[in-house]
Amino acid sequence: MAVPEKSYGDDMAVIGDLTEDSLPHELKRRYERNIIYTYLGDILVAVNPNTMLPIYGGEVGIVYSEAKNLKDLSPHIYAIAGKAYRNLIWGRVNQAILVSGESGAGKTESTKMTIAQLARMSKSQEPTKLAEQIVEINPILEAFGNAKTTMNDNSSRFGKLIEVMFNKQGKIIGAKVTEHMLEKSRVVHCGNGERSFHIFYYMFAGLSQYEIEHFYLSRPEHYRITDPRHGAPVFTSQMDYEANKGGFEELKEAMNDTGFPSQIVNIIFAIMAGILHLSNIEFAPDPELQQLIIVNEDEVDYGSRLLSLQADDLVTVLIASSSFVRGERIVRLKSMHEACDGRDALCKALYSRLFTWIVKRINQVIHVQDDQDRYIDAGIISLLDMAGFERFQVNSFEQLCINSANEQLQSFFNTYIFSWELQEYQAEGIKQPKIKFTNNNEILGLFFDRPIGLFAILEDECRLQMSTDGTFVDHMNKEFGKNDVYKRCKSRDPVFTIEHYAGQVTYNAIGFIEKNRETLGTNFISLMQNSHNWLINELFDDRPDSNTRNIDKRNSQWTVPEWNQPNMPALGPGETLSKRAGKKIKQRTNIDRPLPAIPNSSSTSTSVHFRNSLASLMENLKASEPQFVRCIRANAEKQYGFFDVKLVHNQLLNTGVFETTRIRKLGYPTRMHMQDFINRYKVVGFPVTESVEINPANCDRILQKAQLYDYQIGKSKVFLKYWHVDQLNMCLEKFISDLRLIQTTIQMYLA
Ligand code: AOV
Ligand code: MG
Repeated sequence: MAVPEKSYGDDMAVIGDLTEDSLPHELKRRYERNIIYTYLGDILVAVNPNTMLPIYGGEVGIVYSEAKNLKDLSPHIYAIAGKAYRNLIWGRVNQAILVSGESGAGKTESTKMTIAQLARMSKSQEPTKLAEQIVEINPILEAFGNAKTTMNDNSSRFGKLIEVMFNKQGKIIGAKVTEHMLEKSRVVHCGNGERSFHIFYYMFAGLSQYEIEHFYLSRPEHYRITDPRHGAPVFTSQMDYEANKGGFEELKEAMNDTGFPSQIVNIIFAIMAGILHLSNIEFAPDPELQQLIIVNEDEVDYGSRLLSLQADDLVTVLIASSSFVRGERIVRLKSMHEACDGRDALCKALYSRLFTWIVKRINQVIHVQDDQDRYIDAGIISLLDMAGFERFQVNSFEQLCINSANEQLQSFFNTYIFSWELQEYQAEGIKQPKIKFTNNNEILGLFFDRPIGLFAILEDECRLQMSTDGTFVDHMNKEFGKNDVYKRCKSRDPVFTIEHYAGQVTYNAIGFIEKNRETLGTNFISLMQNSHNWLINELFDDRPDSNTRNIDKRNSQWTVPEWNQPNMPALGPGETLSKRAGKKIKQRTNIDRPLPAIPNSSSTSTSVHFRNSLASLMENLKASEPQFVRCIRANAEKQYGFFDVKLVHNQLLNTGVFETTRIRKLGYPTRMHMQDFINRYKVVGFPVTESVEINPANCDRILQKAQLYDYQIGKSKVFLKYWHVDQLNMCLEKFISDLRLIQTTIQMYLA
């Protein structure tokens, strides 16, 4: 392990003759020497090396955490963690670290490294179990929330905001994870060459033979969720198999360290196995009975045992729906299409509700441990890691949501870096640098405007009985015909193209209406509420306090209710799963069996959840001082050592990096109120004992003493270039070390 050496180009913003063409080449030159981090002023650019470089870990972490001035060291993600930490503890301003970039660019890895470094800095105050637990939650989130895509083998299929809380002394006192927009459709469907969520593969690689049989499982190829199409093996090689096995062990260890009792871990795996069986259920029409029958009843049997349901009830809700109209129970048989949709909706709901539940449980363990007073005192560093911009061969509803969320984040970046800065110059009456920038307001309007934005149109279409994916696209073609960022497509399929900040994407709207309607029927919800498994009851209990009943908040201890398993006899002596599966099971099609139907809740569509979730995320970010990390993919092949200049150029261009460099050079990214400025830096320009009046002349004197130029002083604030702060801090450091020297000399003299 070694701290990378400082080198030419560490900060591109100070290089005089930097152009759009030369920046990617400079980054390439650095990348070829394994220097992946570069500053653009106070923004960190991180180029994904696709290999583990020896620039991380405890020793390097300590050097960065103990550095007097972070700018004395080469650029690093640890320096961003350090800067946020120092701004929080010394400046008492909440921080947000915003990591952005395309899929596979390295956002999640950067976030993990930042958290590890924050935990390291916090531990130097006093080691805590909590700091370790916060690092440990990641394998759990990734096992259930990440999957292999064509762009990234470990792609985040949800967005997460991690808020880490510190006390005044800089010790971590708690944390909170908020998950956003899990791509739940991946449970039952994913694109060619992709996989479902890691957890399913981990289980097949990591469960013992006994456990596999206990969950009535067979080979992964047998299940619709894990079956790779075209008969390819589930694990591409022995190494791949071992990696999944390792992932499973790591998950179990992390769950143990985070305080998940083994009984609960077992129930979670049983639910996962239950989902595998449920997703396999197939239907066939029975002309005699004029209703659907189940083709593979063994899957119904296994699924219902694992989920502690009455198998007959499960069959009933799969093939029919019942409701009460004016006190009378109406039963309606489902079509094949409706039955398949219902089955998939149930799998998705179980999975996504369990994911949310796991995150809530994690939060109960890592929440602020002490009383409220300390919470009020606490400062927060938030870390945002969302799914990055995606462009596949076929782009669907999931890509639309992910890419529009990235537009929103890009807009936040633009607003923060460009608009607010210019507004403030004007308000403070200082000379404005000439800055032009492109914003993405038009595209945000296209997505989010009401009543005629894309999501509003989709929600309107979803409310209409007769609408189809085709009518949705027709509706958009009519509304957006003259929009510069929307393009109609000539095709028999319902497709449309959007000109995103990061490039053009053509979306295929097949399935949009279906995906956007929350299709889990009330019969399914009541079925789950009647399960004998308390955890499943809890997942489908939407009362506000429903998820906190089984945990003692004071000591974060779990109380685990008995898992009632009436339907799960162990295998008998000599009995194997295959033998049992071979038994003919009588078809159950008793739709007369009464099921409690709960009243129709006001169902909201996926896009409404999505928009609300995004809005609350942005509100959260606006309340903090942001630190930006821009992750860049060096090549599309996920290879080490190859730097594709064109690909990098596009990413820099599309994310406004060139404009950022310009404004960072011309503008004043640090703005401090005169009072704060004088309080902090007064010793740089005045004798310690002198009381200093708050006025522009005194600010000027301090800055002159620090030998700075090119700053501006407005009506109430001092405007500084980012390197001014470094210089002022250095003067402050020198003052403090001189003071220490004097103290030591006096003590020696007195002794
Ligand atoms: P992402 O978070 O930006 O994509 P990841 O952080 O998952 O991308 O990075 C993708 C892969 O690149 C990782 O699995 C690592 O193999 C490698 N990688 C990234 N950063 C580093 C690094 N600093 N050092 C070594 N390897 C790295 V997505 O979640 O798909 O938007 O949805
Ligand atoms: Mg990620």
